[in-house]
Amino acid sequence: MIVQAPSQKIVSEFAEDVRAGLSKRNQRELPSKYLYDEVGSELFEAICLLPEYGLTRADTRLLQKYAEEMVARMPTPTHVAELGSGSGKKTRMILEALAKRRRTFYYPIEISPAALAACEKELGQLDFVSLVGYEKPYLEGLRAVAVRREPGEHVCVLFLGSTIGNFDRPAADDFLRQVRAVLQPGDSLLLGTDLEKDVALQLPAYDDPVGVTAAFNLNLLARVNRELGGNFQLRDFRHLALWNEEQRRIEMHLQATRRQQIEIPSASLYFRMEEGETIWTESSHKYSLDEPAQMAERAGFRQIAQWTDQDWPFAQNLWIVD
Ligand code: AVJ
Repeated sequence: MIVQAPSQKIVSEFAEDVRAGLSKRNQRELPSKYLYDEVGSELFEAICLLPEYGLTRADTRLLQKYAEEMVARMPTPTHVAELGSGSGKKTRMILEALAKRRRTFYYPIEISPAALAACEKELGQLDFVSLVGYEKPYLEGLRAVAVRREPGEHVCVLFLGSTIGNFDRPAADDFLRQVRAVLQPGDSLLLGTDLEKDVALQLPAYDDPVGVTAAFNLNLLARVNRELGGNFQLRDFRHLALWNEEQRRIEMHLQATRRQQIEIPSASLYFRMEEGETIWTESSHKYSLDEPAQMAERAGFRQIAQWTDQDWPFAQNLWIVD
């Protein structure tokens, strides 16, 4: 496989984003994409195995059960681009179904080199599938894939696991419109969306009793310490997961359990955190059953099919460009 070289400015971009997010006056925040360094990617894989986190199993069940049907309904693509492939485990079913029909190019697009390496190990050896990984942000990667297409060939974009839920609703619309802008008639998008469910079921998925999700969240501060020379005392923070009813999302925060002075030299950042103050690290939006079709329309797609899981409300939504 070929991994396209990452751009050289990643470290300073991290420093800039940390600086911008932690300087916010009302609510400090850190972008959730930075949760996935090597440790974070492994912790996320462990989250996916937790009994409380039904999301990945529902996603996988749907792909296992309906991959053939999904593939049969899309104009057969030559190029498959996956936004945030992670380890690529779930994608195997789709690629196998496609490769039965024709030779397929598969492009995992990942900013995490660790996840990309795991993905190439998992899917690099499939028959009739050529893997070319892109260590790039989603839209940059997608644009790089699009220029590889020959006239008449179709592209299918996979955006699984409800990663779209990390965007707030207006940003999701905007992002999906930008994806659409890269695509052409006959192209498709398979979008995974976690659906609204009882809070008593939803909340423990982000606050498991073993503390894996807490470790996943806290690792972000550890990463700032490791890579930017920060002095966060991890023992003086606790993991918080809450349901925001108005925005219909889970929010993860890290809450300072006592007042402290934070220093992050490589981000030129020095500030004080008060006891009880939080850093907002992730949102996971949850959708109503008919929301994806409306999102499709707003972004310039048409939803042609939807598959849902009964055990853990989750939907796979197939969109095409007319
Ligand atoms: C990978 C973004 C879909 O929001 O459920 C899991 C990440 N965060 N537990 C999600 C996550 C805490 C996950 N996504």
